[in-house]
Amino acid sequence: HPILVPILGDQLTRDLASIRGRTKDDTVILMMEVWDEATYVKHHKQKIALIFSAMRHFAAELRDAGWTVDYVKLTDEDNAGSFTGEVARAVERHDPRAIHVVEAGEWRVQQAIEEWPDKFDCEVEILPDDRFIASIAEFRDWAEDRDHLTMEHFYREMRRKTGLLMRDDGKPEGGDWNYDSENRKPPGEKMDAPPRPLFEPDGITQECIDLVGEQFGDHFGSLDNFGWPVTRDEAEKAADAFFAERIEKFGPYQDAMVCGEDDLYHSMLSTSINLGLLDPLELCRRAEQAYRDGKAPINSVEGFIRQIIGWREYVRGFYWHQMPHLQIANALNAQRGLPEFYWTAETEMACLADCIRSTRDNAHAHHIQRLMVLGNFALLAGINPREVQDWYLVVYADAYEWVELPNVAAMILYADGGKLATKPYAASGNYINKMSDYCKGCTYSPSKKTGEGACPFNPLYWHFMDRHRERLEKNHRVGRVYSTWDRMDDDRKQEYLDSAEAFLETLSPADSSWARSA
Ligand code: FAD
Ligand code: DLZ
Ligand code: SF4
Repeated sequence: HPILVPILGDQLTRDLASIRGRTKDDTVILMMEVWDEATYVKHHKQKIALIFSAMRHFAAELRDAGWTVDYVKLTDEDNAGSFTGEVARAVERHDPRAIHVVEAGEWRVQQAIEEWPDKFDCEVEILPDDRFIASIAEFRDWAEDRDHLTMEHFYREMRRKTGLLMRDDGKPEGGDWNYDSENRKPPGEKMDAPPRPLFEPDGITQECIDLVGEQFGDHFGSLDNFGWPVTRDEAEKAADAFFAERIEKFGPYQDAMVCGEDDLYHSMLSTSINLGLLDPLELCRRAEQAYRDGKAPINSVEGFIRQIIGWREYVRGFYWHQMPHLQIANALNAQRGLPEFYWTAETEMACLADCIRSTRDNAHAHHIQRLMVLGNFALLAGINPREVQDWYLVVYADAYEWVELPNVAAMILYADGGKLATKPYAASGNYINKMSDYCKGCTYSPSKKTGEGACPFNPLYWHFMDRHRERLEKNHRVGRVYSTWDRMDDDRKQEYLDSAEAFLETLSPADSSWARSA
């Protein structure tokens, strides 16, 4: 009677808590490609190919190291289609004395796992996922009794806990905790960021690409540019390239956007971190070393570390703290359908068209594109959070609900009513014009405020502010905006509102079958 160790698709780590300390001769590792996971939303084709390929490579790596791996492929004849169904079949096959599983990243899957003790006639042990720096319980303790879950406060605790960028006297390295104000350089004339390494699909990856083409041909996105790391070795190479070539300028240009330049100085490591191919803490230690070796400035290194031990850890804690109601939160009562162009990239708005093109071709867009272009539009236009959530979960190769949902519902849409963000990230065309070169190639003009040819973000911004006045004017970080609005005469205000209404009228809602099967 062995121990059965199910490993989920985003748990591809050799020293996962459920493998660590186990002996090879009395352990059966179970990995499952299941229809439910591949279709609970209609994920981007590259995302499914990436996960299946990484799973198959990981299974091979474990077998090479002497582990017994029971691997169920999607097209296996008797595939039950769900994690629980497949564990039930494996229990029949192996008659284990116990099941050891690491808690799932996502609520939906964790709910299913928590039913296993009643379903199966053996002991079931659910272990914490200790690949995160803060446990779910630790975040809960931190969050309890706080009115505001300010990321910065949590981040400082994580700095102290890990000792990253800390001096011996307990003060932050460089004197400041946060160099955010030095992460906002607009793009220069010539950026020439070195391209990230792309990994040529091997036989296993090609099989997965073919499988996805056959089984999920109607899903969003292109498979043509597939170049994601699918093994730990490849992911390490991708990290090496980032630390050798891009981290230096990562900080200053973190918020810059350049048309057609999809990666800039970003690490492009989120898919590997989320799958378990790279250890986030180890990456932070490498970044810190780059600073200590004088190879990267503090604003780059602190910025990178903040994204990982700050934001990434924070959103994961926030997710478990706020679920399940975060999924249905809609504090701003946004009801408009997602516009069709989110799936087709067919819009005259050059910024949105480029971000959606990158999303379709690479299953990726960088943070400020997700936040200030795609997210800002959804916020201002009042798109219903459920449709926006589905879209983000579908389209990005790094998307898992625990990280997607807080970013979408709370960060971009303010649907949680301001628990995560102190104010909505609303901006007019001016912001995008400052931080990108998009407007140069756009039909619209960012300096034109209303009427024909005006950048739609401009009237949409005021339409948003006006319709949410009651809630937002109480917020001292937003309140000043209303003094500007109140100084405008009524005709001017009406022009803004009419312009926004006229634009919103032109949006055609998307066919929902892009996101979920009927
Ligand atoms: P870099 O810019 O190099 O940043 C380094 C790392 O920091 C990332 O790899 C990631 O692990 C972490 N990170 C940075 N920002 C965040 C953040 N806001 N939340 C959590 N981790 C962060 N990231 C995901 O991994 N999956 C998602 O589904 C996801 N959805 C997002 C949705 C929206 C609306 C927004 C605004 C952001 C989202 N992010 C998501 C965060 C961020 O956009 C991506 O992590 C990043 O673009 C990945 O590219 P990179 O590895 O080059 O990141
Ligand atoms: C996203 C995904 C997909 C598309 N397919 C699978 C799969 O077939 N098998 C699997 O183990 N995991 C898959 N995943 C990732 C899971 O959805 C992810 O591990 C859980 O959501 C984490 O809770
Ligand atoms: Fe985007 Fe407006 Fe600039 Fe066009 S003018 S690229 S719509 S911000």
